[in-house]
Amino acid sequence: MISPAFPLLPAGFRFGAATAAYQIEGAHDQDGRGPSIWDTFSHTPGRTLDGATGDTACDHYHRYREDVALLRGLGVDDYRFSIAWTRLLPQGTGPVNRAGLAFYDRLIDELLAAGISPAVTLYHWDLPQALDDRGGWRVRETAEAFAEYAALAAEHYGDRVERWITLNEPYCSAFVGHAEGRHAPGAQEGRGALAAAHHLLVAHGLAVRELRAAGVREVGITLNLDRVDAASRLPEDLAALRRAEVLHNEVWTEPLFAGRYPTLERETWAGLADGPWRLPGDLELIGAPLDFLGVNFYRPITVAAAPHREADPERRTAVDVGVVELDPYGTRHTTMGWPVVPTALGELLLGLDSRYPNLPPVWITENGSAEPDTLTADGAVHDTDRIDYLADHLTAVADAVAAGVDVRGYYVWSLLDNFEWARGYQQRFGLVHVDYDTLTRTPKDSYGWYQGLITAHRARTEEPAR
Ligand code: IFM
Repeated sequence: MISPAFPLLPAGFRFGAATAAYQIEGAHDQDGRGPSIWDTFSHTPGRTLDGATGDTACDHYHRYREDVALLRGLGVDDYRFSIAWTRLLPQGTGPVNRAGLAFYDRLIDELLAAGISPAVTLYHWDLPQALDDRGGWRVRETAEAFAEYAALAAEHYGDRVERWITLNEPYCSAFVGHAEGRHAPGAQEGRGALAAAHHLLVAHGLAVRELRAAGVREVGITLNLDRVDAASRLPEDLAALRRAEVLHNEVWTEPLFAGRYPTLERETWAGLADGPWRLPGDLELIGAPLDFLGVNFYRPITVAAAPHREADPERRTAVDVGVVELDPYGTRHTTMGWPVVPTALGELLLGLDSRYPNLPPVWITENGSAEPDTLTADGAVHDTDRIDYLADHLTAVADAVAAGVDVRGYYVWSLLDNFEWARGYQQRFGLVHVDYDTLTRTPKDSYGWYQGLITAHRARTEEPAR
């Protein structure tokens, strides 16, 4: 096997790996953890592939030491993980669960002892069920509860955690969870999902205020931004492209980085632009300066005006804005069915950089591929397609940096194979293979490649010791 060349990134660039609580922890009912919407959703028949749940997942809750040892072996600078809100506050607000707080103390201390900097995501989709019962993201009280949780986490871990991410991919929470219904809480409220989107942004703003008050070092948010192409140059497809950009990107980036709601809102949401959930002062709250923007990137999308084709339920957009997604990419696709187009990541970064003069430094907080991995007779996983995917996307990042975009770090999704939400356990994204019967961890070839990349980067960029 010939390994691809290591992309050249600047001195100080940081490498990491990422996971999320519900996808790896298991121990769903241990030590006082309360139920989240993903417990409810995954236990509802028909919601996830094969009825998969996160009850056990990778059992990281009990095996975190082994997983930190894997991170140490990899040589990463940072580890991005999420805190399960219901381990700290089982009901979402109110009484604190000391045993839950203690778990992340153990994890953070283990990471620091291994020389790895923790990057914490506060919300990776696992809303306390008790809050959803009271309206969830549809109501502003949930944003206020999130601020209480953020303050607790910052007060307790702020001395040891360098990088804080308020929300992961609010697009999915709002639109996949409240319009498509493919994710928890499984609601199909169409444009009603806009209330959820707005309350997520308010939650972010309130949490930033708490994190700043606690004096933590770096605060940001992670968005899954899309590089959107139009299927043709026809005016109707170009108009569809703009609506898709509002839906996928600008609903977040405009309030966060330009202090306004998207200018094409009325065309996109047809009358719901001024939702009653928006209060005076919200834009100032949401747009408070950040230390970084986390970008999660996997693939580009292409859209056409909906009348072009019968809307295919498999490809429908999250909110019906008269747009249909097509797949004209004549490239390799991962097992998620996603086209592999690394240059799209560079284009996305350059586009963001030129659109927002106030854009903070960027971190690629997730990038990776699901592949049909198999453990071979030699006890290894020869995942050459994943290595190529990572190398090509890192090259796109390096090119964007060379073109002047301030990208500071890159985290592979994911450290471990894990629970891929509604798609259960069949999609494997890990650098480390997990046998779900025995929970045995086996580093794949991509783990060795990434380790080599990090070692080579340090050798090339660090001053020799005198
Ligand atoms: O597994 C997810 C993760 O939780 C959020 N970003 C995308 C990943 C792959 O689908």
